[in-house]
Amino acid sequence: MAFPLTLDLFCRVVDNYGDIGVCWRLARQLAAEHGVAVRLFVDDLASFRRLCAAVDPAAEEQQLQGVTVRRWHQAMDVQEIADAVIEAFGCELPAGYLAAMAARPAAPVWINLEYLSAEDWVAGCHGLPSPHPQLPLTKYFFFPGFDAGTGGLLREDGLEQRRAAFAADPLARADFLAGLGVHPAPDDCVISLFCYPAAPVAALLDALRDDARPSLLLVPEGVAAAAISAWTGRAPAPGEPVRQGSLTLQAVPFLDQPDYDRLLWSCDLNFVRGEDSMVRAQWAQQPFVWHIYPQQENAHRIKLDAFLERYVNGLAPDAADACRAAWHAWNGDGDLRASWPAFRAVLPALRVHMPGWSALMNAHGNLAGNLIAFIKRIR
Ligand code: TRH
Repeated sequence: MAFPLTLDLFCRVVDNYGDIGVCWRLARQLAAEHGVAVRLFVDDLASFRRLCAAVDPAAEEQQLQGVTVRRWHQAMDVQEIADAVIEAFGCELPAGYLAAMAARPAAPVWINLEYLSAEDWVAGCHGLPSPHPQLPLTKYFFFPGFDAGTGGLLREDGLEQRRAAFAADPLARADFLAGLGVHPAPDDCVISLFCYPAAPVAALLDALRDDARPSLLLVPEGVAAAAISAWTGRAPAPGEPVRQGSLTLQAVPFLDQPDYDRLLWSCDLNFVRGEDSMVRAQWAQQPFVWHIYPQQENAHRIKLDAFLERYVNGLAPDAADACRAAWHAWNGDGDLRASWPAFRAVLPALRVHMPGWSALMNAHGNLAGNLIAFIKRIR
């Protein structure tokens, strides 16, 4: 295939920010690092704008950081079909576009980008073809993942250098936090919070309030708002910290993706959720707690444990147990307040564990590079 490759990436925002968070990150990386001419079709530009302030929610087409962003709607007219087409998270391509793909002299490489899971079956399904029942097209399933044989994780060039430079420069952290109106005391355990509404936030706030050591909990606007209002008696607002016992709670703005990375780098512990923030927490190399996207019949518990067992491998038994108990409790299985002291005590061990874990995850190549290699192989 002649390069530059053209690639169309379709993203339907089901709920939350993960769909567009992953697609936007992937689109930028394909354009910047692989010279791909990317068109990103998004059905909800307002959600997109929360992650990237430059997005014009009314524009049919706009250029953003090397990517052509198109508004995806019923009446959309697409003239040319790209060399490669990615349907993110089974979002189903428009019928007209699919027919045009089939009519193209050389069929495009058609990929369904799947959700991230650490389950063992993923490597066996990664890359499998699925012929279309009527059209002369084959769709391939591309799975991100945590081991060799999967598509790996999204990680852009230079990320580790930027993180390491930030970590090596105490002024960079202080300046960044000060820009958010945050001024931690030297002893504060600085914690970021991003979770779904079902998380036992009140139990966490109780635990931090009663902890012997001080904590500064930073909460992006809109996150856990109901639980925090109920606990503090008022809605959290930036610039108005709430103090109770050992806890200082402070709202911060919802950040764009690069600044959200800086927030993760700046914290001693990060509560993250879903898919993309969970991956970024691993590159941040700070201890983290994952709130997994809830699924029917508790299917997410299997996914949580599949990841957790990989992650605690190599930790001392007490650290592994404390981690399991806190993560389970945070995901609705156990008492977070009871498990907090042991978890807090093993944070130094988790901090030591993170660089090795991050390097291990990076050893499988990054998702964008693996995707390009896969596309070349199919062609
Ligand atoms: O928003 P999410 O809950 O997305 C979820 C998951 O992807 C889930 O697997 C999927 O099924 C569901 O969407 C539809 O969590 P996630 O994946 O962490 O995405 C959040 C994005 O928001 C991520 O790119 C980080 C970004 N973010 C910021 O840019 N700034 C912020 O201040 C915060 C809190 C997040």
